[in-house]
Amino acid sequence: MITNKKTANGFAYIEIENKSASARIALQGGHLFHYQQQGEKPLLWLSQKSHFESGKAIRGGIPICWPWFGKNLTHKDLPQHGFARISPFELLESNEPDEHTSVVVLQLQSSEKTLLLWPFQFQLFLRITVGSTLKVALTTRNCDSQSFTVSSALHTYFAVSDISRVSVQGLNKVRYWDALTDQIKRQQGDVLIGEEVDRVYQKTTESLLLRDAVREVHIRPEGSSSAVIWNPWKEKTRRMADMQEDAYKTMLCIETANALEDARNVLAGEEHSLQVTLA
Ligand code: TA6
Repeated sequence: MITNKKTANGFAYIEIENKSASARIALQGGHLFHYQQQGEKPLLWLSQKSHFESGKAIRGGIPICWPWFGKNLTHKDLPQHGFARISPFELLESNEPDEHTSVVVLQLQSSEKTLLLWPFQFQLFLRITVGSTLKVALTTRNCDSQSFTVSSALHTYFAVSDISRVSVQGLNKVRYWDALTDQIKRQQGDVLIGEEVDRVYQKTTESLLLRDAVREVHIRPEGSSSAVIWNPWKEKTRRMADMQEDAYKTMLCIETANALEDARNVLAGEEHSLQVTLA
C-alpha cells in the first residue's frame, strides 16, 4: 500500500507498506527516512531530534546530495550538499508490481529558483524500489544546451547496534581523501570506527559489506566511483542540534557517491544514474 501522509506540522511524506518491508519518503528532497524489512529492525538511522521542516534537511535516512557534494567550492554561501535535499520533489508515479514490491518515482526539475543556485536546465529522477531489498536510483538528465558537471551522493545513514563493533569490508587498498586532515591516504584492511571519521574513497566501484554485531548489510553501488564513510564521533555530535549526544554510537554513514575527482560530466541531452541496492 502507498499512501500520502503529513506530519502534525504538515510535512508531506509517502508511506509504503508491503509484505516485505515498510518505508517513508519525504517529498522534500525525495528523502527516504525510514526503511524496515518486516520482522527486522529499521535498516536506516534517523535522529530522534531531526527536523521535519521545509528548508531543513532531515538528519538520517538517505539524503540526496546533488548537484554538488560537500561545500560549493565557487559560492561559499550556497547550501552544503547542494539544494536537492531541501527542494520539493513531485510524485511522478507509484506502483506495486506484486505484494512484496512497491515502486515510486519522484522528480525535481530546474526552475527559476534552482537556476539562481545552479545555471543549468535539468530533470532529476529518483526511483525507489521497496521490497526485501531497497534500491535507490538517482538519474540526472541534462536538459540544457551545454554539458554540466555533477558531484552527488546517496548519503545513507545506517543504524548500527554499537559503533565499536562495526567494520566495513571492501575498501582495502583504496585511496581516500581524509577530510579531517586534508590528506590523501590508502585504506589498510577493513574500516573500523574508533574516532571521528570523514573520508572520501575514490575510484572504487566495489560492493561493500557493513558488519554490525547483529547483522550484515550488503551495499551494491552502480554508476558510482566514490564511497564516503562518516561518523561525527563525540565532539562534533555534541555540537549538532539535530543529534542526541550519544547518537554517534548507533549510526554510520556509508555513502554511494561520485565526489571530488569522481564528479561526472553529463553532456547536453544525456543522462547519468547513481544507484545503490541495500540487502
Ligand atoms: O558525508 C560526510 C559529510 O560531508 C561530512 O563532512 C558532514 O558534513 C556530513 O556530510 C553531514 O553533512 P550535513 O550537511 O548533512 O550536516
